[in-house]
Amino acid sequence: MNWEAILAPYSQVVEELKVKLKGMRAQYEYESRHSPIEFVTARVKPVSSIMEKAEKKGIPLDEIEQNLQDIAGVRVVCQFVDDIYTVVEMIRSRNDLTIVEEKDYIAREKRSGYRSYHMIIEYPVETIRGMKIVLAEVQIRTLAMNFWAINEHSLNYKYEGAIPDDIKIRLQRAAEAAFKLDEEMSKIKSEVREAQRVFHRK
Ligand code: 0O2
Repeated sequence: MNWEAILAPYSQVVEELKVKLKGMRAQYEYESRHSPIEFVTARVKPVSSIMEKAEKKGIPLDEIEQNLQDIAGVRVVCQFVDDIYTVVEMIRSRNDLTIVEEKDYIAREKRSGYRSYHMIIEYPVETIRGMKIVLAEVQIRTLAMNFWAINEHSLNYKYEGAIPDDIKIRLQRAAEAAFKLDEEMSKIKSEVREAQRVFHRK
């Protein structure tokens, strides 16, 4: 398989989405308003991970593009939980993409403790052979959720997907602690925002 050629439109998509989402953040900054977007990262799934996931899910290699929804992945990280839903609304109202699925792992966290809001979108990208519709996954989460997910992801890598039970339990506790932090920060949000406004004026 010519992976370079297959993945080229996906690279194009992640770059375009990154520019557009970062543009949204910049618009808030121009208006000196609190941006619901703290930062944006994006990646194309490495070929080894694509193959691994396809095998795990029993997807034949020639059906990967229709069935693997996160070859193109964009992550939007927010300060507060309600910022996540503001970003969700902003994405829903865009007319340069189509939403195919939404998964709210905040209202219903995963067994691991993972929290995040996922949107699977169809995004049209212009190639030299015409327009191609590409699937992409947008993950929207708070800084605390991101901190947890990055650490859990590293542990999963370290233990090759078989994290020992005692560490799993600690991770679940850590996920709850991170969510408590989000809830507490939401409660004192107005004070935080006021402090940020004063800081910007200085
Ligand atoms: P990577 O390395 O981040 O690309 P599933 O069948 O549940 O395994 P599915 O159906 O593709 O996966 O969708 P899901 O679970 O909604 O979202 C998949 C992605 O969400 C994962 O991609 C992770 O990025 C993230 N994610 C989901 N669950 C967890 C979790 O428990 N911990 C962490 N750290 N991230 C999670 P990949 O391909 O698994 O990994």
